[in-house]
Amino acid sequence: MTITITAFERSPDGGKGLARDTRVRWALEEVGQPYAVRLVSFAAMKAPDHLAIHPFGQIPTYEEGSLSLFETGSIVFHLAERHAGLLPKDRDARARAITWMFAALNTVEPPILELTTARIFESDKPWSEQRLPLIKDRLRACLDKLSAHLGVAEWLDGAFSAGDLLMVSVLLRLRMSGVLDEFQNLAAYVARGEARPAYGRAFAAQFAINAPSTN
Ligand code: GTB
Repeated sequence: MTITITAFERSPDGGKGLARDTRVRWALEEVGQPYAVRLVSFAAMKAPDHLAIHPFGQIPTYEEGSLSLFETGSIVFHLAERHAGLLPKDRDARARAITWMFAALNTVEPPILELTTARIFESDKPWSEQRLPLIKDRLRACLDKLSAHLGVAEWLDGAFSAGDLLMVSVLLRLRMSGVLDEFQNLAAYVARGEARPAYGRAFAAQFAINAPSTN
């Protein structure tokens, strides 16, 4: 059954891999599933055809036969359940890996998104300069705990899992802010994720679409 995902027709990040289709592509590459991509414009995302598969009018989506999914957490979980490579077989280790998927999306991603929103959309507001340090401190408090848990380990809980895939994907967005480099073990953890051949293929595929043209 052909798998089709959706992605930005042209990502605003110009191919840096920050849009969320990259994590779905990465999961597909990790489990060795070929996929097709339907590129959508911002207008098409809000049109009825797309809203039928993504009620919030966003990317990415995932279609496979009669199944259509949205939300990257759900898509990565679906792939991890159906194919080997992203979740351990041991029941307890599997439950812990799933816990890390939730931790990435529910605990670590929100303060990172808060910082992104402040930097991109609120920098012209008169209160921005006062708010930014508060946001950064809340983020650092969260990363401190993640960093303490990871310590010198390679991955969050034994072998690489869907929990690591989502955690690395979430942390990646921090690089430009400089905050990631304050936590050496987290920066090295992200670099380990990016060094995986499956990530490399996912990154290259989105880059081929989004890289600024040299013409
Ligand atoms: N919770 C959903 C999920 O995990 O799937 C969130 C999906 C989402 O935020 N999708 C964004 C989207 O469709 C793209 S990824 N936005 C269009 C809209 O809402 O109208 C977010 C994103 C966008 C751009 C960059 N960038 O350019 O750097 C990075 C991340």
